[in-house]
Amino acid sequence: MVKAMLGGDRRVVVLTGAGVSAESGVPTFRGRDGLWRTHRPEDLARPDAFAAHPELVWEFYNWRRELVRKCEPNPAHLALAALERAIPNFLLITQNVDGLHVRAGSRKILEMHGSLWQVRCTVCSHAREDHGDLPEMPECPVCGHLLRPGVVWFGEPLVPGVLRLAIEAVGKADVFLSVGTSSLVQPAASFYQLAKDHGAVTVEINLEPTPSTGFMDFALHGMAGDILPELIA
Ligand code: BV8
Repeated sequence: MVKAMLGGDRRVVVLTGAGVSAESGVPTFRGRDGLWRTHRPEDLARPDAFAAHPELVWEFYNWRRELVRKCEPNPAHLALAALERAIPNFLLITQNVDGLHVRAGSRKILEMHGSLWQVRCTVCSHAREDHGDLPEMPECPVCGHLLRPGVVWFGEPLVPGVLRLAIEAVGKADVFLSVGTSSLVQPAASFYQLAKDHGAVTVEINLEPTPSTGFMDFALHGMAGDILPELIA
């Protein structure tokens, strides 16, 4: 049924979360593998944590960069890239910052929480893509001040233009898929409701129920790397 909806001139929007990268070996945020040392990611992915302990937060991000560098896109990422090529009116909105969707070939993508591979200055406007090994406390080459990861931390606003594009696309979707997200982090967690309010068919793909499962038209339980390739086959 869901498969039949992913075709023709339908406008398809897909929201992904950490569960899509789990099969690549990237720890999810809230799963059993989510801890880094004794810290929960959401306790470190915050501006106040960076202000108080910049070296610890950079150690956390450099650890993630190092780990993700060794990971490969999995069948879920590849299936979504293939879906983009098959559907003219398609948009992928990801909460993930690991860059695996782009490495899998996705191009119609909004990385709404930024990227591990972006760094920017805490003082001046310097910002760059950087896939290299960063020092423990990377400094801005322009003004010498401390750089920060180019991600959106908890308590920080999303980039206005990115959020507007996401809301516009979700509000026009005919089909909205929510894949591998615990549906806890706002504003992404409200997208399914926005899609539903505008008449979209809503589908959730997850290992287990989430707070939005009961509101979805379809809930497919299983591994994203198994289900997504089936949907596009
Ligand atoms: C905002 C980048 C407003 C960093 C991330 C107090 C003050 C201010 C804001 C708030 C506040 N209280 C609450 C908020 C809002 C807050 C929020 O939602 N908090 C939550 C925790 C309650 N949101 C924000 O702060 C956002 N900004 O609201 O701004 C504002 C406006 C003006 C001025 C100031 C503020 C910003 C949120 C962005 C945070 N940054 N990432 C980094 O990554 O280091 S979010 C982070 O969580 C990741 O991006 C992650 O993707 C995301 C969501 O988590 P999930 O992806 O869902 O991952 P999770 O581990 O939870 O779940 C994985 C799922 O996959 C599970 O369901 C599992 O079952 C499933 N799964 C696992 N394996 C598989 C699978 N499914 C299928 N197949 C598998 N194989």
